Amino acid sequence: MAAPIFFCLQLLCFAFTVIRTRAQPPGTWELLVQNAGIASMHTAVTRWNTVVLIDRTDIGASNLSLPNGVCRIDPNDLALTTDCYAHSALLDLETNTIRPLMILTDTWCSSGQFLPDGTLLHSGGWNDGNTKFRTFTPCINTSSCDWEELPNTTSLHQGDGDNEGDNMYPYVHLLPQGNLFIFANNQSVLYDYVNNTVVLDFPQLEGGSRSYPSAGSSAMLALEGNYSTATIIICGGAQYDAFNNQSVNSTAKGSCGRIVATDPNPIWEMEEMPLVRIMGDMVMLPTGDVLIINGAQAGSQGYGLATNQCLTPVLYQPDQLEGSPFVTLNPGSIPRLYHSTANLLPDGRVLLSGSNTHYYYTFDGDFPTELRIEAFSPEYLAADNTNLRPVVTKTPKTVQYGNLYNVYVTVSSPISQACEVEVNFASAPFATHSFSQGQRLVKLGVTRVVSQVNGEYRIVFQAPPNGMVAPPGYYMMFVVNQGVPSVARWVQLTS
Ligand SMILES: [Cu+2]
Repeated sequence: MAAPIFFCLQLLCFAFTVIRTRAQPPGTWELLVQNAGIASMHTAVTRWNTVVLIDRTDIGASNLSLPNGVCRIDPNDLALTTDCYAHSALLDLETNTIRPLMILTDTWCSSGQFLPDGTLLHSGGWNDGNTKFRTFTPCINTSSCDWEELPNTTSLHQGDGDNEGDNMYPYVHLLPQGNLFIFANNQSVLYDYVNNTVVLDFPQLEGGSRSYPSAGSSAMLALEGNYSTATIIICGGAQYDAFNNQSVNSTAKGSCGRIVATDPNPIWEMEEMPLVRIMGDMVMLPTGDVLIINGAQAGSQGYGLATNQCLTPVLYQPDQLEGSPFVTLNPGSIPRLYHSTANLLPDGRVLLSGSNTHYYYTFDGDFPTELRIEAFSPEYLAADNTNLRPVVTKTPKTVQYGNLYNVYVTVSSPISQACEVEVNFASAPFATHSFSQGQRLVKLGVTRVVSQVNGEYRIVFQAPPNGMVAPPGYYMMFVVNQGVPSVARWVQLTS
């Protein structure tokens, strides 16, 4: 008997949501690590299913010793010139165990990104870290990879702000046509980095500044279809001058701006979140929905400058055409304010780490230094979605731009809606300061879903067309069936 073939015209597929009416708000929480030893202000997930955690180095003792009595001797360190404590660590997602890593120069307020070969490049910082690049080449969890410091470079200091200081940690998104969308304060430009020219000034976003220390967050919505458009959203932030005036009780903003950055005459459309929020994180889920999590409801970004923790995550469903695009989710219990992070994991959960509103590690008073690591499971991981969850059985390890590939899955319930099967690439961003640097979700073209005689399905997908849609590197490849993602496989995208 010939295997049935479903041809999928994606444009005819309606957005599918797994949110159902139920008594409890959607989502569940779990504690992964009771004491990670460090509070991670910079966090990145590696292709070996480990997580790199980084704090700053000049805050004296952490709760994690360097192994074998090793100490870091640094005459420039502002707190401990002989420091026997770790300020970076590796979390193994298989065992939820922590291994201390040794970082030599100060990483306070640095940046990072994975290179095409999977190496994490970490740039800048403070004091002696200001002129440093560091690399971390991830390894399998039984090996002992660690940080390497590259020779000094020129200053990587990120620049100064306006009188409110609001130009730091700008939101940068690589658009699928190759230009950069750069947002700082309340302004944004389209920047051609090849010719070093500003191509377009976007209209001002209403409601005041949104970047550090006014601390909203931003994400680029999933790239899909023919990749001709890209939409950016920016949500929340502090009230004007809350940072300058140290107004810790000043209510945060609840507005979101949404702009089609590829439109020749772009305008901001405004939407209102169900909760106000500063220092939120925006995580692109494998489905294309955006999880808004962490942060506070008053004050601004910085040490001791925020109050009223925001424990309730919110889901933003960009394809929701009627009613509110926001769904209020199940609240957690651990405040995560300044210097906390959120990262998508390969199994579809979201890892929450860090929070330290104090200069040193401080475990009393309001908002103590947070060493616990949690995971939030979105509704798609609920037990009643198990029947829909694809299990990837075979997939290529490497894909090249534009080519067609097969991924094989099994699913408990037969796939009846072939056009509701997606193959989506999620990058592993470097999360810090309420923004996930390098975050992108690319929905690939699915050309066929073929039922196999052994109960598997063969799904034919097309790799991204070029490095502007998806820069080369390792991606979490999720197969998503009716809004329920598989566990991802890491796939290297190359030219
Ligand atoms: Cu900081």
